[in-house]
Amino acid sequence: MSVECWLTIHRCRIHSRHSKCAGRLGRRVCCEQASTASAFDSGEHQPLEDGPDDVFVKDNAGMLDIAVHPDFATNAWIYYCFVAGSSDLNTMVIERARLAGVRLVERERIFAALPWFHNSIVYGCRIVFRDSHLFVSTGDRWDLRHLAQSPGSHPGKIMRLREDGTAPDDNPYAQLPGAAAEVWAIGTQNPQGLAVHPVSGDLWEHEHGPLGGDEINIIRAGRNYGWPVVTFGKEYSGATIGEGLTFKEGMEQPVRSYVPSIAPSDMLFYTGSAFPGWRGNLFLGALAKTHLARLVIEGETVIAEEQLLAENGRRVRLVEQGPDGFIYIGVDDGRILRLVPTNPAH
Ligand SMILES: [Ca+2]
Repeated sequence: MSVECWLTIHRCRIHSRHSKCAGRLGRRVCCEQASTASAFDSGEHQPLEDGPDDVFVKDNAGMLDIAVHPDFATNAWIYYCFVAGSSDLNTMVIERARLAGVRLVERERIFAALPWFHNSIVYGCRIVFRDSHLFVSTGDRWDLRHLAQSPGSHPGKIMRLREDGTAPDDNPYAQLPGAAAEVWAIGTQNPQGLAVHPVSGDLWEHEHGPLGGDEINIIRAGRNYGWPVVTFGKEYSGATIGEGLTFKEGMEQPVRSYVPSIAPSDMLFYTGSAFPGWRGNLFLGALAKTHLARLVIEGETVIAEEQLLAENGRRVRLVEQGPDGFIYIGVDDGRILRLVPTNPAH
């Protein structure tokens, strides 16, 4: 495997907390922390026009994710989430728009997480499509962690939305009085990876823990993923969290947990042909150790893990499979790197 610099996003901040790209049918779109989305083909970078003008940029806040609709070729929809508002009150919102050249048209805001809050950290926010629905992760905003166990609000959840942002009637809490009908699963901390398993169709997630306790989970309807009652992490002070439980009846155990943290940033199940030996592997970007983690999965178990690009020295913010089957990663200095096999018969 060798690494090429495929694109430099000049406006990407050196320490951009989140930048994310999505690819579909030769068209890739990218979001940067400080701006609206960008589109690029063949290494050309073009800022998109007519995006939202109320993106709040500070600490973790900014543009957080972008996703291309599975039927983009016929409907041109792209979806993206970002933090709207100000340092007084802000929250994660989702918009969709049709991509017309480099313009966003028919732009509409389809969801805003409640409650609005005044800090600028831990928004989660990844978007994936499955079965004509949108799955979205939300962080616990750190100071609102007590809400992660309640289906009555959005922090610390996985949500399932219709493509227009409304809540499906068959969501697990849709009929529960006082619950937020969008909620699909509860008890997550800061999920920055969501991916659909290419064979089982299961929704896999990863989330940051606090000090230690990053997790990989398989997300199922109505399940409770434990945070902040159950965790393998500690407070940044070293203090235990809650009662210091690592198991509780009725709460899901992670597929894998990391102590110390790797600070996972993005998630990809590789299905391409460029690296046949890696097909079905799960890739995680890592911020803490600046590597790309390659996990070999058997059923619902991680049976091996390798650290790629450990010498990279840059935080890996995004991992994406291109239409060409190569793996693209985004790193903190604004470059998008392309991994190509050194030996095509890899
Ligand atoms: Ca958990």
